Amino acid sequence: MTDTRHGILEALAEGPRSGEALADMLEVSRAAVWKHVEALREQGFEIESGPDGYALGDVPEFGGDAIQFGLDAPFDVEFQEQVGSTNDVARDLAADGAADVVVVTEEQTGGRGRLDREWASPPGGIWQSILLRPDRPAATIPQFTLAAAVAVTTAAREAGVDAGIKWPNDVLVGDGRSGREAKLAGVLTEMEGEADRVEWLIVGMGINANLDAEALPDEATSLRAELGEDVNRRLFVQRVLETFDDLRADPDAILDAWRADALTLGREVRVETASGETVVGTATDVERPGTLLVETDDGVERIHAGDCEHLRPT
Ligand code: BT5
Repeated sequence: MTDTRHGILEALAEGPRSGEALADMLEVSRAAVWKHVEALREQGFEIESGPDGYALGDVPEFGGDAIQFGLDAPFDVEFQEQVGSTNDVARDLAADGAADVVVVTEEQTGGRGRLDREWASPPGGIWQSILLRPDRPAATIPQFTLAAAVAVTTAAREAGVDAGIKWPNDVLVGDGRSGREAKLAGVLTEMEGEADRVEWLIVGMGINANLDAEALPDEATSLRAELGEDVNRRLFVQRVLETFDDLRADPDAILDAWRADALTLGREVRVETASGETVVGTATDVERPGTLLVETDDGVERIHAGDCEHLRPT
């Protein structure tokens, strides 16, 4: 969002202002103020012109300026109606030198999961990718994936959905003990760099928000399906970004926050590791940067990457 548009919204949030007052305050022409007000109206911001000047009413439920407005985290929001994959848009921005940008879209035509699996991304969801340039060694990067899962879980719980995390990055509803376990969100982290220096990091989050179960694969759920009503995606995204920002500033807090939200710890699991092994045992803990500890008949296995399945208790 341009600084002027942001300035107009911030000013109107405090009360009505005349076009002239806004123009003076933001050091632009009155015509420029009018143009930005029109652009905001087109996005669905309710801005009335009355005797006191412009007055801000309802804010749209989704969109770039809407998410930016009132966001308490230092990210620029890049919103597009439809993209292939927000991770790919973020990659292009990374190549242009950008940082601390979040790409958000209404619909992805080529949404990806890990290992190039398909990610269903119809309109109504929250499909977003945060582009970061952390000054950290590559080996610590999995922590950002954990932080993303914690941020989504926190926002889901605040919205009234009892979500939890399956290692490493799935946000689920139900813990599978009673039979039900449905995927609400997933995280896809991609990076470029060398062992001691990360060039860029992209944390993609796919959150099934205002979607019907029929629009999603089997064993998936959505915030709408769980709550019986729609969430305000603008406020939901803001909470996710704010929680993620708090966690990245405090890496020591990430593992404890993840443990507190985890469904996997204490469970019997079967993990297909990235190297093609199958490990079966009890998941006992996670350690830095996101390694799962599984107690097996042959001792403790440390698993850095893989797909985890919660086994039903016998
Ligand atoms: C993930 O992969 O869970 C990571 C998903 C990340 C998606 C976001 S959206 C924004 C950004 N841009 C992208 O292109 N991607 C990221 P994985 O753990 O591999 O899970 C993929 C599997 O989940 C698929 O094979 C399906 O079985 C299932 N699946 C596909 N779409 C789903 C959906 N919308 N909800 C729940 N499950 C889904």
